[in-house]
Parts: sequence; C-alpha cells; structure tokens
Amino acid sequence: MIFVTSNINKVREFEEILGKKIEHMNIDYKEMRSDSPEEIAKDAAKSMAEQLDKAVIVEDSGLFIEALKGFPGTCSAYIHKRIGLKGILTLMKGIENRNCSYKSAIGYCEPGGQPISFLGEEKGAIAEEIKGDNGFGHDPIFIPEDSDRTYGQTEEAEKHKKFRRNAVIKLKEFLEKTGKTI
Ligand code: ITT
Repeated sequence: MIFVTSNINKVREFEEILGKKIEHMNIDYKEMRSDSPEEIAKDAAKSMAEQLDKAVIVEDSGLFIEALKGFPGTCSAYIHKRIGLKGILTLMKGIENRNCSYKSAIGYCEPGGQPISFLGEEKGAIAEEIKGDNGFGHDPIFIPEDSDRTYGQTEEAEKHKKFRRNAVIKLKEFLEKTGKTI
C-alpha cells in the first residue's frame, strides 16, 4: 500500500498519527473538479491504483470558510499558492463571522476495485492575523474550536489536528477490520 502525495507534511502527520513509517510516492496527480473532497479523493485513489497497479491512499484536504460560501474549499492548495494567508485575511477583512472548518478526505482503492473514502472534519475560526509558524499551510490562521490559539501557535500541531486524525483513524479501523496493514 502506498500513500500518493506531493505534500511531505501530510506524510509526516500520517506517520505521527499511525506511529509508524509509511511508504509514499511524490506524484502531483490531476484532481477532478468538485466541491467534495471525498469525491476528489476517491477519483484520485482509483486512477492512481490503476496506474501503479497497487493499493493506494490519497488525501484531499481544504479550508472551508462559512462567510465565503466554502471558499477556498477543494481549491485550497491552488489558492494558497496564489494569494497565501495574507490573501485570505484580506478577503476576510471586516467580516465578523470567522467560522470555518477543515476537512480531510482519505481515498483508498485497490487495483480493479471500487474506491472508498474516510472523512475527518474540525470546526474553527479564521484568525484576525497570521500567528505562529508551527505546522504548514493554513495552520497560522486556523484557530480550532475551544481554543484561542492558531495551530501555528501550537507546538507539535500535528498531534492536535482533529480533522486529519479522525480521517486516519477511520482508515486504520477499516484496514484492521479487513485484515490489511498500511
Ligand atoms: P497532494 O499532492 O496530496 O494533493 P496538496 O498540498 O496539493 O498535496 P491538497 O490538494 O489536499 O494537497 O491541498 C490542501 C491544501 O490545504 C494544502 O496545500 C495546504 O495549503 C492546506 N492544508 C492541508 N492540510 C493542512 C493542515 O493540516 N493544516 C493547514 N493547512 C493544510
């Protein structure tokens, strides 16, 4: 089984949650267009499983901001590269409703099989300014529910992120139930 991703931070977080090293391949695969991270993860898992002729896991994640009707959502990586954290804060200037959620969808597929997905979600708020340099991506502007600090301000942020942990735990339980190992 192989984790296909171009994002080494995701590999580190999966390994932290699973407590073991996992095999990964750095492939920047094409993503279908959809508002659903689960749909994207399933589609990518299926095409990579056929291409590599191996059981594959992929992960599609993103930040969904309520006041921006779910933007940047499944376009999070693209938007992050283009306008960065400052761009998101500019879009959110003067907006009182800072509610958002982070989603992580893991897609799993075996060659010739049907893809399945596991979703992890976590509610939070968009910070007023960029804070901290732990973690990666949107961590310096994401304040998890019941906290007043961003994940950027949280030491060993990877140990605390519920959205990725919940998705990885669901995958792990599925694999254990079906007698497979990661
Ligand atoms: P893949 O090759 O696995 O697709 P990617 O980085 O392009 O890598 P996504 O398409 O899932 O991944 O994009 C999600 C983006 O959301 C990612 O580029 C980061 O900017 C951000 N992101 C993902 N996980 C995050 C996390 O735990 N904390 C903060 N930001 C995160």
